[in-house]
Amino acid sequence: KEKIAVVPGSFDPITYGHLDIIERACKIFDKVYVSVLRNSSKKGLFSPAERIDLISGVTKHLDNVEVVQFDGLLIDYCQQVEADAIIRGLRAVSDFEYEMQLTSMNRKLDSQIETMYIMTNNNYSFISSSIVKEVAKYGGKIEDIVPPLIEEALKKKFNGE
Ligand code: COD
Repeated sequence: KEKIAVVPGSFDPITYGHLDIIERACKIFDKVYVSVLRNSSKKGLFSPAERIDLISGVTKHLDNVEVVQFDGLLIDYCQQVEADAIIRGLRAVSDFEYEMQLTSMNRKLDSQIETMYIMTNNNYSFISSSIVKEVAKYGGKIEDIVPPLIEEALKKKFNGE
């Protein structure tokens, strides 16, 4: 059976940090579902449909990626697509507490699906979607933290084009 991974997240918007994790996952798994949470309590800058378009645009070079959205519990969705693993990225110690909660709860809900962590490239460990949005909002330089397509989309959002 082919090995399937789910890379879940908000991706509001996708950054080079996310992309690094996705690319690494693609080398290990046969199929990678990049899965955007739709019914998030956090109100996003980009709509789920926009996020999916942007992720698709910057993962074109990866043959085994499929970009999808999901609702409800991550674990239910993973069962639906018969995922073998959930892949998450780790940046710094500060991510650990939240990730431990998430993983423990998911494991309680389904003990068969493993959560695995990939450490990001050091160059990307300081990047988060919220920091990117803040810097973009005030016109700061973001070319090293997001792909050109995302930079354009952010400029459009904040200039109201
Ligand atoms: N370098 C490396 N990794 C990074 C970087 C970076 N610079 N930036 C982000 N990442 C990683 C994150 O650590 C994460 O693994 C992934 O990329 C996605 O990040 P975000 O911020 O876009 O996504 P989150 O953390 O908001 O996603 C949360 C989920 C959607 C996974 C979670 O809320 C969820 O599963 N919700 C569904 C409801 C559910 O099942 N709840 C119960 C779970 S216990």
